[in-house]
Amino acid sequence: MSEDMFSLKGKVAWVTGAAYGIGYAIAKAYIEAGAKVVFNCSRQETVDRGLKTYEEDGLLDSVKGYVCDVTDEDAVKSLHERICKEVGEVDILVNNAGMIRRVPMIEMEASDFRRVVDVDLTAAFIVSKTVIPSMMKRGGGKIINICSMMSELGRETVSAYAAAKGGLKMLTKNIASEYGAYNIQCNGIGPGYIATEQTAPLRERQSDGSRHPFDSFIIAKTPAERWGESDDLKGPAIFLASKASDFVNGHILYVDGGILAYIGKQP
Ligand code: NAP
Ligand code: GCO
Repeated sequence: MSEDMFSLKGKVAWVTGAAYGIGYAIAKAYIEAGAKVVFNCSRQETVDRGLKTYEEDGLLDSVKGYVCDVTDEDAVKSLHERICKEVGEVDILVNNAGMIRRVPMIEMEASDFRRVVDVDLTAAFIVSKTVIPSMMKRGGGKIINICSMMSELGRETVSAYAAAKGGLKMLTKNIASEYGAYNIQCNGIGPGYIATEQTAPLRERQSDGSRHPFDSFIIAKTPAERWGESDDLKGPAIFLASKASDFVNGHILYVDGGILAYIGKQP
């Protein structure tokens, strides 16, 4: 093999929301594979927190952080122009930025529902739409949308999130369909239950020191009998960003320890 098909040497990767959690792990993996990374968050303090972590990990020379709300189309367009000037044209886009609101559907305000869909679905449309024309001009690119178990399954209190992540699965397939002819591969990663700040409320120890009921539930639903770690996503993310996946398009790669394959352990 003349070159490492998993190398990202010389590539520019834009990972939205990569200050910590899953996005950070993916961005770190990309830097370790040779890419330059840019990331954005909606708050300066989160960007600053992220840059501090990149510095602590010795990665600051390969990353730039920006403040930009992914739902703001004008801000996304301006940021894209800035990235192209300051770093280079985007070869790899990871639509990772996301949020969740856990509220019983009939108690959820429509404004909250809209906000979750805006961040978790519409933003992927906005950022992808901004980046695709330059990928088309340059002979191709990679887009990776961070989907979810909720792209396939529902559960109480996550109606907005599930609707958004289900839509994100189909947006992934549609981008793959519409732009595959330009050598753009658009795929999804569907993480299982990963131990990040977003799921921290589901893992909080009870007052008696016992596991949160949902924590025990997920352990019983996962053949791997553990929560995922953000680092579990590094390999799949490199695969979908590299030459190794040049004929993989419109696929959602579930990184879930087997949850979707398993009925669950008998109580
Ligand atoms: P997280 O810890 O909540 O981090 C989310 C990141 O997105 C933060 O950096 C946040 O920074 C940024 N963000 C949120 N809204 C934004 C906006 N409007 N504009 C720009 N940046 C924004 O999330 P995570 O657990 O790492 O999850 C990352 C992605 O994986 C999300 O799409 C999530 O839905 C998905 N996912 C997570 C799990 C899991 O179990 N953790 C499983 C499946 C899928 P600011 O708040 O400063 O903007
Ligand atoms: C929840 C969790 C999940 C995870 C993830 C699972 O409340 O059920 O937050 O939605 O975040 O999306 O893949």
